Amino acid sequence: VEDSVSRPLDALVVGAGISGIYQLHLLRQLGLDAKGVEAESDIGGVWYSNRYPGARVDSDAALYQYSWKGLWEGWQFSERFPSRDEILKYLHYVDETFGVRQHFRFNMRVIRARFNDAGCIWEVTTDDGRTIKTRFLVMCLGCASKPYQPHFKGLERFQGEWYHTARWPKSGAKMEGKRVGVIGTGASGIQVIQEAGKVAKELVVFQRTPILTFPMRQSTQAEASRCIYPAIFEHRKTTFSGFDVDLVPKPAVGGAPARQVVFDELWGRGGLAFWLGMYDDTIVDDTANDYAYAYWRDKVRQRIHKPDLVEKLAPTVKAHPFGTKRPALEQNYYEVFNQDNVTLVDLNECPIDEVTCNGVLTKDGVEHILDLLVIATGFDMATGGYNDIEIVGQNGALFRDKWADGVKSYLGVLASGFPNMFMVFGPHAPGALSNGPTCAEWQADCVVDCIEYMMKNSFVRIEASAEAEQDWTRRVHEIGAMGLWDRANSWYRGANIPGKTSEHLFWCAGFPAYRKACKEVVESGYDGIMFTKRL
Ligand code: NA7
Repeated sequence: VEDSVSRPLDALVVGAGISGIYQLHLLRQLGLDAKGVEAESDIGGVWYSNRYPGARVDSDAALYQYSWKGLWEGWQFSERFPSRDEILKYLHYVDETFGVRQHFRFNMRVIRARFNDAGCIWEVTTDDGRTIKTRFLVMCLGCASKPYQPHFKGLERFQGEWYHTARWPKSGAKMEGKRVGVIGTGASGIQVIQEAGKVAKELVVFQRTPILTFPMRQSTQAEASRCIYPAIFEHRKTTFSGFDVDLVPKPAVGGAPARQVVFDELWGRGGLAFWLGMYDDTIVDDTANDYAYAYWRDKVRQRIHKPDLVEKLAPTVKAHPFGTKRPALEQNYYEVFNQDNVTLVDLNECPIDEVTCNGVLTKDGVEHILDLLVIATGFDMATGGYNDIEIVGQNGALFRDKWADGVKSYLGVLASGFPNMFMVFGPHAPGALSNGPTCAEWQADCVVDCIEYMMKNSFVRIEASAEAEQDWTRRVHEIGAMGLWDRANSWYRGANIPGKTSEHLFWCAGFPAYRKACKEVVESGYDGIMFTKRL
């Protein structure tokens, strides 16, 4: 990185998470002078920064890893759904095997990237004042690199400790014997809640929307299961969500009595199967959606022992269509609420007034006294990381201006007016609507194939045409509008951030359709993409 002040790199990868590690290794395998920069002090991306108690992946271990040959043979996760710590160990094992980490520089946050049109070079400025020149800029920022923390009046006065889940202190924060409050019941919040339930003296959960959960059915991993990994890696490329289950290709409506058998089987499997292995009309048809919701509601209700919490945790009528907000896996979530020392505050009935020096004061005048306040309010998904960087393209155009009224991209990988910049695991692709490694591998492979194609043809510059970008953006929105997604204020649509454009941030037509679209572009000789030859 240092040398590149005078001599440009071939490629700079921004971000050392799941996609950045994979991408950088591929670029170097291609023989490019490629380096990486990462704002945090080590590899891991979201797994490095999300170190709150209970952090764990919702994908099966066999799916949540790279499919590279020479890698999976030597690694065994100990649990079906690995913990954050074990995922980091895995990524360090990847580094020991392939030596990727040495090509990253850490504690370097990219604050600006400017495309120098005359030189066809990106000039990238980091927060320590360095300028790195590179021919290609590959953004592997992840979807959840920018935490979202609402303004809570009085938070600065709070005498206890408080942390956003994505900014948990490296030294840890003890919950044992403490009065713990958790704001937010998304995937992160419910993981913390389950850990706090075991050790806290008192636990107060501030809930705005009840989360839809599925039983994790955690288990230890059998060594023998590894022999089927190659088949799993192939299979995951063919399923709607990049997981090992696929949608049932028939309607749930009219499907009784078999429906009950299918529901029981999916529920018994555990993991995200009850969502990703559902009937294929579940996300488009309200009646089908109601079937899935009712099954879920009735299963969950059996475990809630406090009568006043039944309606709050699993309402009779769905708060939003089943599966249109990110569900999450749980192991003992509902049992936590059965404990005498656990309170649920429904923020719809009783909003937070302010944070006091002692805790959280709600509108009913109750001051919830706390030692530790956990803010589990999520992320400015998919676009937050991009908007934080001053990306300047052709003719001084600002990327954040381009996206101000909505994301515009071609295949979620290229953006018109921003030549030689690639995006991996960003918006307009299956991204966070799919299994992370499946999508990251595919997109990173596409980027490397494209750069190889350019090298063979002596192309030095690549850019999406404005028409191709418009067309892709329209497709993303049209496909999204076919489902019930618009009835949920979810981060899939940017609706969790006040003021953010509400739109379909991800490709909702499934991973195989995305792959097909990418392949068609390549096979047509890169339709919609303009290349420029070396002068
Ligand atoms: P999420 O899924 O965005 O969850 C955030 C939670 O915080 C959710 O329950 C929100 O309620 C709640 N929230 C947000 N703003 C507020 C305010 N102002 N007051 C009270 N409660 C609020 O983030 P996670 O970190 O849990 O998960 C992110 C993803 O990372 C996860 O799905 C995995 O893919 C990995 P709401 O539902 O908006 O009413």
